[in-house]
Amino acid sequence: MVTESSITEQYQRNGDSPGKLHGLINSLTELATSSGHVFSRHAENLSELHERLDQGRIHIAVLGQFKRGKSSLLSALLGEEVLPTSVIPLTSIPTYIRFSHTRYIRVHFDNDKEDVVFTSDSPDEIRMFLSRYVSEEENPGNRLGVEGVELYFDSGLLRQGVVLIDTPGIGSTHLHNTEATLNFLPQCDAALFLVSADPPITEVEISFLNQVRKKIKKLFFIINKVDYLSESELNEVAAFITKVLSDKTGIAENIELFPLSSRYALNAAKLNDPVLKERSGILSLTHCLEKFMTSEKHDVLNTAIAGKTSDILHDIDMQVRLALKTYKIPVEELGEKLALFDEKIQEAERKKLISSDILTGERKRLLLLLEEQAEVLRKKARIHLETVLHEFVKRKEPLRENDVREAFSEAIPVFFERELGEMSMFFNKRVADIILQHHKRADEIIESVRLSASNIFNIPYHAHQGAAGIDFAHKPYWSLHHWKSTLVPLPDDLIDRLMPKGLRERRIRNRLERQIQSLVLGNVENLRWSTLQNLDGTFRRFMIDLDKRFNDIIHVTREAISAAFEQRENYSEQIAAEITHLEGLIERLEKMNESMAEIITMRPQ
Ligand SMILES: Nc1nc2c(ncn2[C@@H]2O[C@H](COP(=O)(O)OP(=O)(O)O)[C@@H](O)[C@H]2O)c(=O)[nH]1
Ligand SMILES: [Mg+2]
Repeated sequence: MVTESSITEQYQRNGDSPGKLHGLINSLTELATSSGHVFSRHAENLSELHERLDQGRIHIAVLGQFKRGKSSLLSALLGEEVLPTSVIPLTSIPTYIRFSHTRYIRVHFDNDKEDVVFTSDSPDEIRMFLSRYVSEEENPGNRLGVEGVELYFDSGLLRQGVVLIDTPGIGSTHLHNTEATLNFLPQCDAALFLVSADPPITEVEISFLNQVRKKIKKLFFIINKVDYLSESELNEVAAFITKVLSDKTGIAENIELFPLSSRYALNAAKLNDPVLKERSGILSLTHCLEKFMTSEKHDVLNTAIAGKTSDILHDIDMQVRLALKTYKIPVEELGEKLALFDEKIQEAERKKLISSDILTGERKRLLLLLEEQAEVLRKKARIHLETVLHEFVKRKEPLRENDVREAFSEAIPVFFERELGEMSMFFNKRVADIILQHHKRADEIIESVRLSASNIFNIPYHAHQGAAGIDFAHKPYWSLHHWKSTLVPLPDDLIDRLMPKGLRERRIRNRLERQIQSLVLGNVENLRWSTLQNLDGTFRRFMIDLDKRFNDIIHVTREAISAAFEQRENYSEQIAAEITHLEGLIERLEKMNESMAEIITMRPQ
C-alpha cells in the first residue's frame, strides 16, 4: 500500500534532481551573498528562482455537473470534511486549495474591499465559513462581490505541490458557468472529471467534456458514489461510461476509470479505518495523482529553472574571471581592450533600440487588429441578439417586452463568455509568437556582449541556456466578468397600453432594438478593454524584462571590469588578497558547474 507520505519521503531520499537543484541554488546564493554587494543582483535573481521552484505548483481542477460530489471528493482527498456540500454554488467563484502548515481561508473581492482572512482548525467552522461566501443560499447573486476563495491546508498531496480547485458545477441551468469554466481551463494542468451512477453520464456532460479535451491534456475520470452500487452494477455502469466516452468523445478504448466513494473515504478518515479507506477507492486515486506529479510536474519547471540557474552560475563565473583578468593584464593593454569592448556594447545597444522599435510597431499593429475584431464582434453580437428578438416577433402573439429582455439576459453571458475565450486565445497566440521571436533576438544581443567579453579578455565562454517561451508568472486566474444584461428600467407601459396594437408593437420593437444597440456596445467594450489590458501588460513585462537582462549583462561585464580597475589604481596593496579570494571563488564555482552539468544531464529531454 502506498501512502501519501511514503512517496514524498522516498522522493527526498532518492536525492532526485529537484532536491539537488535546490541545494545548488542554495550554495550559489550563499556564495553570492557572502561576497558582498558585487553579486547582489545575482542573489536577488536566485532567490526569485528559489521561490518559483517552490511555487511551481500543478493546478488540478475538479469538474463535473452539480451534485456529482466534487466538493465531497476534495474533502476526501484532504482527509477531512472541510468543503461545503449540497450548496448551490455561485457562478464563477472557484475555491483554490493550497498548501500551508496552518489552516486558514482567504476571501478575495472583486472591488477594492480588503481580503477577509479566517483562521480555524475545525473542519466544521471552515466548512461553514466557506459556505457563507461561495453558496447562492448565503451569498445570493454574489452580492458580497467575491472573486475567489483560497483554502490553505496541510495534506500530502498539497505538500507535493498540487493546487486543487473546486469549480462551480457545469450544467444547463447555468450555461455561462460552463463557458467561464472553459475559459479558465487553459490555466490548469490536469482535471478530475466526475461522473456518478445517478444518472451515469448526460448529454450536457458529454458536450462539455468534448470542449474540455481541447483545452486540457490530462484527465482523470472518476465514478463517484459507488457505495450505491453492487459490484455487478458498478461493472455495468463502468462499461456503459467507457462505451459512451469512446463512442461520443473518441477517447481511446483503454480509459482508466476510478471507482470512488467519497462518502466511505470521509467515514474511513473519521473512524480511522484503513479497510474502509482501501475500499473507498481514494488510495488508488491519490496514488495515481502522485505518480502524475512526480513524473510530469517537475520536468518542465525544473528544466527551465535549472537553465536559469546555470545562466546565473556562468554570469558569476564570468564576472569573477573578468575581475581577475583586470588585476593581471598590464594597464596599457587593459585600456585598449576596454575601448574595444565599449564599442561592442554600443553596437549591442543600437541593436536593442532597433529591436524595441520593431516591437513597438508590432504592438501597434495588434492594437489595430483588436479594433477590427471588436468591430466584427459588434456585428456578430447584434445579429445574435436580433435573432433572439426575431424568435419572439415570429410568434403570432403580442410582443412581451419583459420576456424578450429576459431572453437577452440569458443569452448575453453565454455569448460573451465564449467570445472572450476565443478572443483571448487568438491574441494570446499572436502575442506569444511575437514575444518568442523578440526573445530570441534579445538572447542573441545579450549573447553577443558575453561573447565579445570572453573573446577580448580571453576567458571561457558558456552560452546561456535561456528559457525563452516559458512564462513563469503564468498563474491560473478565474476571469470574473460582469456582462451587462439590462440597462434601462422598463418604461411605464401606460402609454403603450393606450395605443393601437400595431403602433404599440412598433414602439416596443424600437425600444428593444435600441436596447440591443447599447447592450452590444457596452459588452464589446468590456471585452475589448480587458483584451487590451492583457496585450499591453504582456508587452510591458517583456520590455521591462529585456531592460533588466541588458543591465544585468552590462553589470556582469563592463561594471565588473571597471570596479576591478578602480581597485587596481587606488588600492594596489590589497590586490594580492583580492586575487587569492577570486581564485578561491573560481574553484568553488567549478565544483558547482560540475553538479550543474549532472543536474542538466539527469533531465529528460
Ligand atoms: N452516497 C454518496 N453520496 C455522496 C458521495 N459523494 C457525495 N455525495 C453526496 O452528494 C451530494 C452532492 O455532493 P457535493 O459534494 O456537494 O457535490 P458537488 O455539487 O458536485 O460539489 C451531497 O449530498 C453529498 O453528501 C458518495 O460517494 N456517496
Ligand atoms: Mg460543490
